[in-house]
Order: sequence, then structure tokens, then C-alpha cells
Amino acid sequence: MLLFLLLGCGAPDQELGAIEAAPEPVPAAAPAPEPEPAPEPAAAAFPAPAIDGAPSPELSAQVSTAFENRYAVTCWLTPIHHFNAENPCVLEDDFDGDGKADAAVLVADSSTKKHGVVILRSNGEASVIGAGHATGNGGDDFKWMDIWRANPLPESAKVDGPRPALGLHLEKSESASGLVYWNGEAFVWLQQGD
Ligand SMILES: [Ca+2]
Repeated sequence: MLLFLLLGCGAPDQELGAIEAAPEPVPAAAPAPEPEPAPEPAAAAFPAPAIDGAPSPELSAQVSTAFENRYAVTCWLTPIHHFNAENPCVLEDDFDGDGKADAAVLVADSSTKKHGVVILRSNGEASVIGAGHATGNGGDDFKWMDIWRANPLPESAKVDGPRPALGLHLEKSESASGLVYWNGEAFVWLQQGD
């Protein structure tokens, strides 16, 4: 009988309780789960070039800001198939031996229009060869160049510090070429052909 009364009286109380309780904020509700951290991008220090070989807008912006707009990305080379020269606007590889990708980008000086290469290193530093900066036999205007690619360093390349596997092979087809490589302090010219 007592149980019956309790049950009989309990129902309205529970309803009231439910109504009164509704506006109460639920204390310590389970917090929304933390979003999964985005996976680290695969070691790409620089925005990938577009499929057609043109640098991405982000990479072009990095070239502009590295030297306060002095140099502009200028893709003046075209592929030469019979020399197997793809001649992309951007070569991405480790050119200073720190194990991280750097980006070498064809540029021209915005005022003098002299041609050259800006190298954006993975440590945030930037260098320019040509484009007004005399670099060995390459001079200060690389307009003569019609082929470039990443090539292995020959043993004759002297390096102070971690040895990069690759340098920039810059060539006038069927004529002269040089390898520009990081010697531990700067990008320097190593003559390859006449
Ligand atoms: Ca590097």
C-alpha cells in the first residue's frame, strides 16, 4: 500500500521535477571532443609548384617578400625535349645539405630585368645568383642560360660543412655550363664546360 502511494504520488512530482529541471544548465556536460590535430604535411617546406611547372602564388609571394619586391618570378625557360631538359620554373630539392627541401626559382630583377635565380632555403634564408649579382662565369645576367636542372655535386666541389648532394646545373646548350652549389657559406660557381 505504501509502495502504491509512493508510486501514485511520485508521478506528478517527477513531472514537475522534470519541468523545473529543464532550464537548469546541465553541469559538467561532456565537453565537445577536441578536434584531431591536422597531420603534419609531408616535409614540404614550400608550396608545391603548379602542375604546369609555374610556381604557386604563395611561392611567388615568398620570392617577392624575401627581397622586398626586387625580384619577380619570371619563367623564361621552356622545355627542350631533345636535350631532355624540362626547364621548370622551380627546382625543389635540398641544395644546402640540411636534409630539407629548398626552392630555386627563376626570377628577373624588377627594374633591370636581369635574369637569375632566387634560392629560398628551408631555414628561411634567401640567396640570389645572377639577376644583378655576378656569380662566377655566369655573370650577373643569366639570360644566356637555356637549360637548368638539379645535378649531383662533383668531388671537385669544395664544401665547408654538411655536403649537399645536389647543385644547380646552369647551361647554355652545346656551349658552356656551370654548377652553382652551396659551399657552406654561399652559393658559388663551379665551371663545368668551356
Ligand atoms: Ca635545405
